[in-house]
Amino acid sequence: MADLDVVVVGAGFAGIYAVHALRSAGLTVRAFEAGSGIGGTWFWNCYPGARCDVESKDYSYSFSPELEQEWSWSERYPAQPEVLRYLNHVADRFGLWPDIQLDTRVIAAIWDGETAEWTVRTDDRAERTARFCVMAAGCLSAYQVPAFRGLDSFRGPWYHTSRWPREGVDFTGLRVGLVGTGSTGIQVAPEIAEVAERLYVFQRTANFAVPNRNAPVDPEFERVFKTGYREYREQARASLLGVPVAGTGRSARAEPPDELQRTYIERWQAGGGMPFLGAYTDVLIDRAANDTVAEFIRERIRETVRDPAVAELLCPTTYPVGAKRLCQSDDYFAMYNRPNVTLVDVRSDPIEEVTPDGLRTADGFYALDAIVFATGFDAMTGALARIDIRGTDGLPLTEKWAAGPRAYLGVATAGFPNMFMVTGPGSPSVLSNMVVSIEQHVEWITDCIEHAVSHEYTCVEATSEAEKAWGEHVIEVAYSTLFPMADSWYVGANIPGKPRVFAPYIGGVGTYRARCDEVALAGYEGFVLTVSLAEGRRLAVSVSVNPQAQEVLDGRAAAGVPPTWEQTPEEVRAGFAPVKAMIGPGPAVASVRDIIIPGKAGEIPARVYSPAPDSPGTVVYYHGGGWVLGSVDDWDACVRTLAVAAGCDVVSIDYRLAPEHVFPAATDDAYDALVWVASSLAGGRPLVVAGDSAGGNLAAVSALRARDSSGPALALQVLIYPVTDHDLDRESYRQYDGREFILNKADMAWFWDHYTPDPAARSNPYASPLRASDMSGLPPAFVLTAEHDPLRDEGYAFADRLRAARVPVEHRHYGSQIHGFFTMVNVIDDADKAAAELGAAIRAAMGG
Ligand code: NA7
Repeated sequence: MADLDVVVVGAGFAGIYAVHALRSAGLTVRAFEAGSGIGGTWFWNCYPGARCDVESKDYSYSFSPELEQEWSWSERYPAQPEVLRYLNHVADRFGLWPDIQLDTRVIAAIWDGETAEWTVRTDDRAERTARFCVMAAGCLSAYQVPAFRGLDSFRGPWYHTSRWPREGVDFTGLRVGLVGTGSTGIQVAPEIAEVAERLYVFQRTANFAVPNRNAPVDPEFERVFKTGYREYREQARASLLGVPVAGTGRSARAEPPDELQRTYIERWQAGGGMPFLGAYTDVLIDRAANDTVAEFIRERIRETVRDPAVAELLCPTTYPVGAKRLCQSDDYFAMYNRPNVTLVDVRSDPIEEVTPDGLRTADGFYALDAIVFATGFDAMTGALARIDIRGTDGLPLTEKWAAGPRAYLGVATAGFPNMFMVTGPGSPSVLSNMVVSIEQHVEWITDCIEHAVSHEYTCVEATSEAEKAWGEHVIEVAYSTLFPMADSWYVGANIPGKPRVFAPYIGGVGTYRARCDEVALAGYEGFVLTVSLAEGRRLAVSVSVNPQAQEVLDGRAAAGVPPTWEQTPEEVRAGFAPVKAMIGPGPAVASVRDIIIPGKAGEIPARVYSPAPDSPGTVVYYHGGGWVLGSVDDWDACVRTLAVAAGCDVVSIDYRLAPEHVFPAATDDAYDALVWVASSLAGGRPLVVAGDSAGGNLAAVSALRARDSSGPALALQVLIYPVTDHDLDRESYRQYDGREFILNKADMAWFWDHYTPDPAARSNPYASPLRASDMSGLPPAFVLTAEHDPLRDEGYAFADRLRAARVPVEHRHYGSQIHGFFTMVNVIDDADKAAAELGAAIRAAMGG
């Protein structure tokens, strides 16, 4: 048995969220972090002037709406200390510290195919085994210091910006040499120039930079902005770079020169790099279009720097703007007007050596008291290359990647089962707003691990074919742009000897996300999922129960609630009162009215929830309760929550219950109600059926009946841990046989006995929809399943059959949840999360 379900390597933005997400899924996790604090990049890069070049409102987690509302950024672009404070706040708020081990560097991760476990070694000589390994080691963490001859002989101190002394450095009165003029050099230079007696900037390649226009965040702006944060995040997720950028939508080449200037001046005045690159559709793909931006920026440099010779040296000419990171600074170019700053062009006058007293170039000598290297990183692959990672048959990752990194979707690599990389090579990663890409990867990886665990797959491994095809796609997209034209760290050009491979994926954050989702939806297409353990060996992973769900189970045990199957229907119904009281009321809904629907067998009471006046469509909802208990009243809280989340009318149906009314009474009422709503209430707008448990059964059956009898057209069927088959001989029934998880096998047998006393009737597809001979032509489905639920596997089976019949299916599995959790709003946070997810799916299906 492995020590842990998952080891996470690193505790920066990625590792921190991975700990939270994996733990929330009920997995045991431990993150190892080399630093003495969390934060990764934001921990190490504490040099003066360190600041994020993505706006704070974008460069922050979106997974928690509460966090998003509570936290206030002080500046438009956050400085390093503030980002670090934010990350520490996140760790405090979500109680992540117990699962993060600081001051511990992972030095090796070795795969054992026999046990299907990773052995992870750390520099404290400890060893842990884990089923899965999530590499969150950072894209820019392996810093590089150029191998200058004589560096060891230098008498003064030298620093790399990424390992800056935490106590700070005082350069007052010193002669300082700065090597490197990338994003970092440009940020640190003005800070040093401010205090040093003299600053020599050794520039190899001039860089484009645009202003930040950094400023304090206006509280009123923040207040208004936060009211639309959720929608804004959605836009970010669907965008090209992970930040919603308003482009003109036009081609720069086709734009009249005046108009072009106006656009650029506006953006120059507003500040920020992405608005420049996104201003016109062809800036990043057409050299002539790109030149219009490049020349605009060069003009601004010439305007700012007084000495024309220095200005010319500072003007980049050798690569398209944006093909290297477009830098941002409010004071870099103006710094060259200071008398104590000298620009040294080491392209024409290369650095030859470091001497005890300074730096010698081909043509000169610069006496220095300190040297600062802002010389960048072995990006994207460097951090992994520094760990001894060995996959199947002991193959080292460095060997596999000797000719350049290869990874399927940038998230997994063939030959390294159960290992995932957050923002790895082949994903949008460093070409996007990292936080958006990190969240997307962490969530995808968590879902994938949950899927493997709940299906008892021991190994998840990308296939070489999928990896190859994806790699070719990444390159094809890259070479359709101007990016490969620069000697940038995106292609590894900054590291001597590194194979030149374009590492990040440029296809866009939104497009990439959609592809990843498709892969997952298709049952992890391009991955092989295997159960490869030797006979008799138990799986190492145990999926724990969500703590709030566990409290509910404990509460029931403490109250001595007897199992359903030991009670009479009357007792079971009466027993729901305390559950209802525990759940409490649902949210306020603008209008709620009770109606009577004329059914073929009599009146069917129902309740209409209308959260807004102009509903985009109608959901017909069937409550759960095994066809024996439950009512519109009992389910009021969760149906309200769903109505608010979906933002549309929801009609909750009080169908007839067993044993007083046996099959097909409930499904007849359910279907009659649907037909009536379609003709009398929905007004031609989209219609959705939904239900949980036995209600999920009625929803699936109503969809079948509607198809079979050319009844109402449905935009979606929402099936929340639905009953889809009467066969109780499934793995999930065996797992929960005799165990009290709200519902167990004996309970389910009891429900079937009451609903369909005639066993032959149970195979009727209108009782067991999984038995329908043909699933084609059914409406798209959103299937939700819970791990600790005997109904789990029939939910999976139903989703699989729909998919096989080419019905679009979105399947969401809650890996630590129990049967019935969806009704427990106010008690289990995942109930609200599920309602939000279902609400979004319903809105989308209604064309919202
Ligand atoms: P970068 O962008 O890799 O910049 C490194 C700088 O150091 C760049 O100007 C390099 O010149 C220069 N460099 C590297 N090696 C040498 C040698 N041997 N001699 C002279 N100059 C050298 O790293 P940053 O830390 O600035 O930024 C990294 C990312 O962090 C940034 O893109 C943002 O995403 C945040 P070169 O251009 O290679 O000629």
